[in-house]
Amino acid sequence: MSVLTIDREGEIAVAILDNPPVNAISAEVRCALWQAVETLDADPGIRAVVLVCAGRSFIAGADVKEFGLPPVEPHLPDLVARIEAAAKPWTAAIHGAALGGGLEIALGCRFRLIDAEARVGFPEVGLGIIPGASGTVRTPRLAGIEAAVEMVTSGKPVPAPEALRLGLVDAMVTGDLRGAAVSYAASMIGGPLPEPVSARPVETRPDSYWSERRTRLEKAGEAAPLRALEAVRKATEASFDEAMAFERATFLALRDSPEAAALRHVFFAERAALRPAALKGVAPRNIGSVGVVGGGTMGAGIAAAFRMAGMPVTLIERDAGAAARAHAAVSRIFDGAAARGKLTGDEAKALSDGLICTDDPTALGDVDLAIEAVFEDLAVKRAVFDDLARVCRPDAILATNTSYLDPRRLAEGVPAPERLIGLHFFSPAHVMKLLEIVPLPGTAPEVLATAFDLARRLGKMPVRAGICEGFIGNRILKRHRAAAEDLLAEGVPVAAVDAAMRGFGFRMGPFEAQDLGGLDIAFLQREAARAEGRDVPETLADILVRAGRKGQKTGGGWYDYPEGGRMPVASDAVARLLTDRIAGGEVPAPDAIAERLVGAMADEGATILAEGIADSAAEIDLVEIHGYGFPRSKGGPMHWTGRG
Ligand code: T1G
Repeated sequence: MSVLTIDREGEIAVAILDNPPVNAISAEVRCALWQAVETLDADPGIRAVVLVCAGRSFIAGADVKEFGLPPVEPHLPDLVARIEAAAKPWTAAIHGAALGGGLEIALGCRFRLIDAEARVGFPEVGLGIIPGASGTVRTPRLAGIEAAVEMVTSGKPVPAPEALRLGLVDAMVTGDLRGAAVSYAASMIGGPLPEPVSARPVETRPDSYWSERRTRLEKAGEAAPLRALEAVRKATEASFDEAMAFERATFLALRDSPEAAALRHVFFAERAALRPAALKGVAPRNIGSVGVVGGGTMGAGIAAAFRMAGMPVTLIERDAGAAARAHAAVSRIFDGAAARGKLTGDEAKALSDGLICTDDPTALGDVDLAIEAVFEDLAVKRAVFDDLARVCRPDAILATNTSYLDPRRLAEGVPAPERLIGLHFFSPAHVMKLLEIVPLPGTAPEVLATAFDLARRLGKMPVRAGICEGFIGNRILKRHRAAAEDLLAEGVPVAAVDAAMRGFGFRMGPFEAQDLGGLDIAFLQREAARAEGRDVPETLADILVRAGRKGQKTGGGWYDYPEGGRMPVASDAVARLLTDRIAGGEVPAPDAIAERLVGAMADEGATILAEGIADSAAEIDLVEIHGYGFPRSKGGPMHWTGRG
């Protein structure tokens, strides 16, 4: 079946594009649209054309799957120009989203109508590229320079009312979009047509305007937004054709860059992660209410995340005072979001009002899911699980947020093991996107499917992890830190390691990050393992903790923090403490340092994969990107080292 069919409504042709799931522009779509312009131009019975799309969306952009392949004619910029030059005017009827090349096709049409719930945008920078079929050249002509710059450099979509205000579309429709578009097109027949967008004038801006924007974008350190800005500037200073040539050349050069390849890898990895093939056809349960046990940083963050996803939450603390403090802690999260303009005051209040904090565990008697987020200690967590088994419905899903303990030991003897699962959130849980989902041997597939569904509802990135100490992320973190300590032992200064990793794209280096989070957490774990008789060699971090250096909170860790500040200063005390363990060696170049540490992460990733703890290299990359600040534009440790 063809991707394009034509219906006739009197003198109007309705071209219906149907290329599931999101009408991405493949070579076949380009050919079919080109052919339709030709056929309809030649048809004397037709005076106008409406372009509608089947399925959940208008055209979501160029087909990202074709990016690695040689370009095939007709090229998209030529197709957009052909639609614009059609003898019969085309009207785009946009529902869902018109993104990237999809919006460019709409810009080639003479008229654009939009469903009130739809959005339009240029997400290309998120793929390491810029629009490649006139987005940077036509948009400033239609919606002005400011809107064009914002859209192409941020990648953020614009909702329908805003698109109307900016002049990107001619009318907004609620209800029957196709009917409205046909009437609109019919009403324009015989009247004067607006100028094609390419022929419209464009404003200019002084040098200072562009340099100011450039400075702002340079801070983020990514190539594509800067190049997108240059392309818009070109569109305002050169002829339409010159600007088109500049945009195309920039687009093609970026498309073949390692950054774009990495971002494409992440694009597909993220989409695959949300719908694991192993769970195809398994229906999730509906979770209508949630219980959280423990109101510390983790529990409060988890409660906030569920409230923000619209679910009622009951949080259990050990006494009334702790319950009140937990309520205040979660409310502070909402108030903070309101202060930053992310929520209105009323929304923050409603979120806070929908949270019950109590010391009475029987309040969890009817929740669909209960998550324990108490102190990381086997006996403590076991006791909570026993309580949950007693008070919750026998079919309620019981989850542990443990980061290191074996969930099988936590759940031993708990009745109905098919409902037990690990849900490992990352701190702060209402912000961090990663969710490691850890099935136990007896976990039912529908419980696993429910966990993935919950992740989607929470806006999280779910990754299945098998059972081992630290699951995927913390196990790699351990190896990463050990490799970083090895560098110190070879004589590389702490600050040089951190600087190299920042240079690679992490927001923080491994030592700064430990100082921020506290060195004592991992230390206590190692001590617990030693107490169990396991052979855990003394780390350099252990030496610091034993000397009272637990990080920023104690005024010093790997660095000193004079006067309780946050500015790290190289520490003589650390040098003295570690002097016996450090050899004097040559300091490698920053790139070599990063290569070693990322290499260590990937080595551990390969072992994890071989053991079946992770299902794919791409999922390991997602863990690092969404849980540990690995730079997205490098694709994750497995991709970057060519292992995934
Ligand atoms: N190409 C190929 N496949 C795509 C795709 C695309 N552009 N967009 C989505 N898919 C697949 C996706 O992999 C998934 O597949 C399925 O569609 C549903 O996606 C020249 C350079 C439209 C808002 O970046 O933002 O145009 O997993 O789970 O939540 O200037 O998809 O089912 O096998 O995300 O309903 C610019 C990206 C391209 C659009 C729908 N366009 N897509 O969200 O579904 S560059 C984009 C989205 C470009 C021109 C250039 C979303 C969506 P599978 P989904 P959704």
